[in-house]
Amino acid sequence: MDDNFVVPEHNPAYSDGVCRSLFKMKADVLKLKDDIKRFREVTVVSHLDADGITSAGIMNKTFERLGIPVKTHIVRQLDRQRIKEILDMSTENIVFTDLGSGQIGDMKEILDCRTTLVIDHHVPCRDVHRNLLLHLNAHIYGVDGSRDVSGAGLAYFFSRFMTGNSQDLSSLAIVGAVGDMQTRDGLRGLNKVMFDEGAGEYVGCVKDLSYFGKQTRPVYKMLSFASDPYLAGITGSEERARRFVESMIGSGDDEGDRMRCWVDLGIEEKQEITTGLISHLMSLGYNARAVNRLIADTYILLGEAERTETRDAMEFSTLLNACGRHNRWQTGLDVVLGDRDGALCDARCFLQEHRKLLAKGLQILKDDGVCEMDNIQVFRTDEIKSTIVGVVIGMAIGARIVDQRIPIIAVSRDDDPGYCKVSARGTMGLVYKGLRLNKAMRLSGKVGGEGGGHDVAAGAKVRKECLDEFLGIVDEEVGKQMK
Ligand SMILES: [Mn+2]
Repeated sequence: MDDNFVVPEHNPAYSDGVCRSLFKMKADVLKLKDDIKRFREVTVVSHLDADGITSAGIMNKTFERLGIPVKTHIVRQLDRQRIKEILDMSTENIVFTDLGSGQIGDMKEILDCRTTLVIDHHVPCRDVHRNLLLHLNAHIYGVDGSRDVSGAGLAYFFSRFMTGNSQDLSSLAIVGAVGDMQTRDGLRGLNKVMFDEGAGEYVGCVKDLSYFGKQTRPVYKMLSFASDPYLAGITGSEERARRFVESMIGSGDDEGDRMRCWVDLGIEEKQEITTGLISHLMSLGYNARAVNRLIADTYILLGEAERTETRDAMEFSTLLNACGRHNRWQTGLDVVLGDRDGALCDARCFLQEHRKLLAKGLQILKDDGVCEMDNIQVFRTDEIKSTIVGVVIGMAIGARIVDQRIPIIAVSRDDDPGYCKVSARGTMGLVYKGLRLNKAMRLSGKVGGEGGGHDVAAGAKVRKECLDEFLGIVDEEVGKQMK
């Protein structure tokens, strides 16, 4: 057999569970390999976030390597209208990535007339259909899809099994995992396997400052945006951040020196600043856990140029999310597929635009304030778009603009008239105390809505007239979780 991906049922480097899951996945994909190779054309449908866009990129490359033409379509969610659109535009074969597992039943119209693969890590429904050729879902194979593999990771393994190589795509898969916040406490499960496969050649892991912008922001700017851990006296003030940096490594004597990014610093300069930050946090009375969050495993794409967004997995995923939020997924996909000129330039513009919108959103939040309930604080707004309000409240709680001791819930307008969008954000500190916002948002089902997400960041959609009842349910649930 022409594949070099040997997954033994036992590999001492990984748990038996991980080996068994991969072994089974591989067997299931290989059984279909010849059928899939005979596809004349394929439509990839994926999700509009960093994990979804990298998943689509991995599938594009995979089918290209198999000599099969690909069309791509990226959607925010798979609702009725989207399903109709997909049916109209799609080819005989469709691959869904990073979505679809929960909607097999809703997709009946598509499945009735298209041969379909679903590759997803969200909680699946168990529906089957004769045209559902492959349902490669993490949970079905006994893998924790919220933590141990993302859509991009599953797309990566599919690619490995189908092409026999494709290890180069592990770097993109890591960008997807970072985008879905699966890497913050180190890599586990299939995420670890896929990292190991590309480690040293395509992707690297460095223990480094956990802050955003090490490749592209001047050091003082990076620190002035620090949110987790929050740097009291530094976060929020470029002037104080600059003075702090100067007190650690001296003032640069020209403008060029001031513009140096973290990656431009020498190892000793980095150590000076890191030590300074640790003392700063300790002097503020932070506990060891908070101080530890200053340093994290960070992921580097070794094939990318330094000082660019695509070099750092966190910056890369943020860039893709910015494209997604402007509904300019094609630009994001072009960057994923290797365009480092026009598309990267455009993506940077979206990121800048995105930052401006966030700054404006934060100002609105500061002006309007929040309403406190017993265990949550609620921010109602019609001015901020529902696509970015989650990020705004996430920044607000991280930067202590609002109370950090209880999660924040935002209510904004949904595209669907009659509905509102509910976004929820906490902090890692609250998650350690038991907060599970995804569970709280899923309770929207009790009032006929739908919701889910991650423990620290989740969302829901409910009918307007059910909103107050739902907020009451969330307030009570969060109270129980953090008792
Ligand atoms: Mn995902």
